Amino acid sequence: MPELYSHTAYIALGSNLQDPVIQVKNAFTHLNQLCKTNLVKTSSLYVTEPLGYDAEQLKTIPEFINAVAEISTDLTPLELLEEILGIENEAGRERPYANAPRILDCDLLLYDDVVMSTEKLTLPHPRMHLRSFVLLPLAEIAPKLNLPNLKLPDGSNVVEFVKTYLNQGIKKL
Ligand code: PH2
Ligand code: MG
Ligand code: MG
Repeated sequence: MPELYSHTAYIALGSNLQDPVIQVKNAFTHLNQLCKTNLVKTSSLYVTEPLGYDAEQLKTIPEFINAVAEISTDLTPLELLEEILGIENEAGRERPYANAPRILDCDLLLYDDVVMSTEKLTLPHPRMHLRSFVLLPLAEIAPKLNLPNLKLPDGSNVVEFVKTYLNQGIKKL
């Protein structure tokens, strides 16, 4: 999986509906098929407990499959965002309410070391550093990565950071 293009981006994938393992694997394929983009690395797939739901909701929300992909691209951040939302739509994603179970969620985490905040897109992803289901797969494929907007006291990278969150239920498939 060679790097052919000028920019590096990381994308988090998640699914908890309609055969999540297949959905996430298909998303890897679709990322590789985007124009001016190729897939460089993929993490393992992880089985993760739903995060951010109350006790009542947790009775009905299925567990997730999560993973992270590294891509090389010549698309701009906003072009890439449009493309990955297209991949979600192609998979049949519906949005009945916030954090509803989903066939496929594709979140742009990082694009080089771009820091930006607009109505459409915030980089780095504003909640990525709080989520083991993002940090653990990311640390697997990019252990030395630094998050451009997070200055940790000891200069630690994503691998150091993820240790804080290992109590959030997550295991490799
Ligand atoms: N996505 C959310 C909210 N909670 N929990 C897990 N385990 N995995 C997810 O992908 C996830 C979540 C909102 O996008
Ligand atoms: Mg998400
Ligand atoms: Mg999303």
